[in-house]
Amino acid sequence: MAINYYRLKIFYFRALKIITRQLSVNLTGPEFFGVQANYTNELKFTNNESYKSIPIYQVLSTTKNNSIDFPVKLEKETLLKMYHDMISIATMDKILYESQRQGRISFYMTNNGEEAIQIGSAAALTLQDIIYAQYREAGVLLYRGYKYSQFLNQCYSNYEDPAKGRQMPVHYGSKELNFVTISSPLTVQLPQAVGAAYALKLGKKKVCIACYFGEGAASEGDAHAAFNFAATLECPIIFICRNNGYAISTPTSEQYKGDGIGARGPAYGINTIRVDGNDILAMYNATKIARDFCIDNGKPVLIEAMTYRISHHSTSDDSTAYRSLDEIEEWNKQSPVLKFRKYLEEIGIWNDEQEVELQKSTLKKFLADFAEAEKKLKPQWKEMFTDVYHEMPQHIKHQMLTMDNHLKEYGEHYPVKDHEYNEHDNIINTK
Ligand SMILES: Cc1ncc(C[n+]2csc(CCOP(=O)(O)OP(=O)(O)O)c2C)c(N)n1
Repeated sequence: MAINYYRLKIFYFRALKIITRQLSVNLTGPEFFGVQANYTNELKFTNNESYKSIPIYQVLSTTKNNSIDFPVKLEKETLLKMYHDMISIATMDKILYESQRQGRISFYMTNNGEEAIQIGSAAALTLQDIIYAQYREAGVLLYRGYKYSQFLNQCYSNYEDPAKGRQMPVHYGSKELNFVTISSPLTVQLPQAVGAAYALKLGKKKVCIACYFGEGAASEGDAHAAFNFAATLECPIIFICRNNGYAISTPTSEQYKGDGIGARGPAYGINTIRVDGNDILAMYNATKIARDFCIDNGKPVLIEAMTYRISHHSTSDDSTAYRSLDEIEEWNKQSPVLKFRKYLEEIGIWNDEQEVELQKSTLKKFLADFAEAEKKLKPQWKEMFTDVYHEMPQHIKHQMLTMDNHLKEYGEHYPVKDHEYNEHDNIINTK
């Protein structure tokens, strides 16, 4: 009779398991599932006093000269691209914020103070990595190659906006750049990102997901579900939390009581690092090592990037109602852009003349694209009803017809001439 070695092996291991379990019962008692902990006779809570706060990883020193013994290996061209993109974001923010104030666009959100998180992390990722962002990550998209004109077309909701004006300004998205379109409801991107990371894992792809969110968004249930799924399903995802001190008017002191968002990582079994989010090179290094870890081990990483939201939450907010001008000014002096500029000067690849020239040329180029985007027509109004269903359902058809009749009667009260008009539609301007 042939011996079935496979069955024999299974039998051997099962027997070994039973014996070991019995031995451990006799020696120390049964082990609880899911924790690795010792018994103690000490009756006390584990609390914040015995807990040691996660340190903040930093590269750029504000006190000593950074040109010596520097732990970052980046080409001069990359360093300069990083700086140029920081200036571009700051320029774009200034102009689009003002244009909302002048009623030229409906809404805007700035990135002021968070340029290092965005550009530093983006520089450490590849274009094949997929981005799930919140709304304050325009620098990530810019670094990946999104053009000024594309930002502007979206904010102006003109006919070249891929979403045809159905989204609020700053809800960018780009299939080509693997940047998933922003959703307005907070935190929905987290479970979606974990699902996408799981798909990457099943497809054995050597890329990862980078998912950005604020510390306010981390209070939503979706964040906890996402952390737990990512950890238990072992998904290649980098969670990048921008902890900027405020969720609109809610300061972090009212948002959570533990050691920031970082402390939650180990609780879910996720490798975690806390970084100075105002230090672009620290962000670069942390994201790079996180990416390698994610892809090599097929596991998630959490980066908590500490920063400060220098501007108002959005154009709908006046932050001086809940924080002092002194506080804002203090952080402005620590701006990540100034910090990085100081470093570039210290290593001798940047000076005042280059700075003036860059500021001038960026502004000129941006204003030229701004004028173009402003001139473009808005999408044809019918776009409101299309692109959702493959075949338009009856009730939507009915709404479109009602709108059509309404415009035929009252069209002169609407800015229809600012919208694209397709002659074949023969709906507007037919009176
Ligand atoms: C589910 C949901 N609740 C509330 C809001 C309203 N809201 C928009 S942004 C925001 C604050 C988010 O703060 P945070 O995540 O810290 O990001 P930050 O704006 O500071 O970058 C809130 C409460 C929303 N968009 N979605």
